[in-house]
Amino acid sequence: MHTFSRVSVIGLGYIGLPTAAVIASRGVDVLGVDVSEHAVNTINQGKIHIVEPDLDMLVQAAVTTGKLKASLTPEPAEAFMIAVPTPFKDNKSPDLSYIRAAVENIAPVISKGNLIVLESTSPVGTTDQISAWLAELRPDLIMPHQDPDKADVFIAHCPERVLPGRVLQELVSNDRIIGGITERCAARAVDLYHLFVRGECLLTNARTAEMAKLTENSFRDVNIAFANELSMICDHLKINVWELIKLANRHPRVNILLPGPGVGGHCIAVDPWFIVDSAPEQAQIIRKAREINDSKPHYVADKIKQAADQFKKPVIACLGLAFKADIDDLRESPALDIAMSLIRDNVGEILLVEPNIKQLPAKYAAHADKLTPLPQALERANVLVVLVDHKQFKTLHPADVATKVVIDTRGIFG
Ligand code: SAJ
Repeated sequence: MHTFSRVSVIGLGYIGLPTAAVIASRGVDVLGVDVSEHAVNTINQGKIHIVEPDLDMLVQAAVTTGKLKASLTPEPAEAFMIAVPTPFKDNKSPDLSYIRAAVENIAPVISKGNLIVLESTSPVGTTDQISAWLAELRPDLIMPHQDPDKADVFIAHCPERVLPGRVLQELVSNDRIIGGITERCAARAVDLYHLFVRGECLLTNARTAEMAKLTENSFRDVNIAFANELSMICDHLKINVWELIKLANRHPRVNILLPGPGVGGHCIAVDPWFIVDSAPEQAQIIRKAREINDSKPHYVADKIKQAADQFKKPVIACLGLAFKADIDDLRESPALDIAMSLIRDNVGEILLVEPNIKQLPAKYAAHADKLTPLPQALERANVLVVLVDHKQFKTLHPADVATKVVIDTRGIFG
């Protein structure tokens, strides 16, 4: 088994920073590299620039003991883990520019015997592409696709699978899929993950590992689309979708997910498009599911507008802006999109309630200057829209809202 004493993590975001801190907590020297000066400075002060339970303590400990350092420039290490964003472009094709930039950045410092692991969720073929890029950038080294037995460098894909809000537990406890360009590459990567993973490491090739990650998130997207479609069918047929799902789920082989105002976050709403882009003819359900989930916020906004039409002076309380329950993350949030579209379309007076944040980010200032506390919103609104099932809202009793028109996109009132 190969041991690692110095590891570098490229990209210190929601995945890279927790991974770097966990590895550092195992006594390994870790250099985290990021393009953001703010991120690098914050981390070097032992603080964090993202929100994730318990991460602050872990980073502080790792920085104080000198095991974790952050830098704008890479340095030599035995293993490099790439955890940078893979967004999509306007035409929904994957944007690999951050991966390309990370590879260009580390190319000058890699050396014989190094392991490079791609953690970013990526379209099929990206790990092979990294090998090809490195072959170009470092013609002095043999890459695994050039000669599996004589390769100087090991390259593998190990997709991140952690759930925001539970990252530190899941980083350690989840099983990991490790796909090597060759079997030797996969075996070397397993040694790295054994430093901190208690779950099982399952070996495969790089393309299957890439597809596995995309499949996991597409599976969830398709199942949420099924629930969202059901909710629209039930509106049409005047059936309570929440009761319906509870009843249907009592069948031993049925497990329907929950409808909502749409699918948010930066993973499930993005990754299925990578499959569609790679196999446009074949990926039919996956594409349709994306379209259904993307259409749901418009459907909900229309429903709210119809409800508002009943009032001379509609006062609409939007409960929740985050992309899911009990987090403060507003990125790609359908709840926020719906609330902003109501404001933009002058549907009435809009009260925004989000107990997990103190104030709206500056870019929304033009639309709304402040958040409204829940009790005040309950007092003033004639239309109440539940957009996120935060714990603060789940304690509401139907009697609290009996005098209002309620649009409950998350089923907190059943
Ligand atoms: N949602 C529903 N109904 C449901 C479940 C979720 O509407 O029944 C919505 C949520 O409200 C949210 C969106 O879907 O808007 C996504 O939330 P999520 O909790 O399902 O997932 P994420 O995006 O926070 O994290 C996912 C996870 N993937 C899977 O569960 C298959 C996580 O394990 C991945 O690591 C992460 O994507 C990622 O980074 O790819």
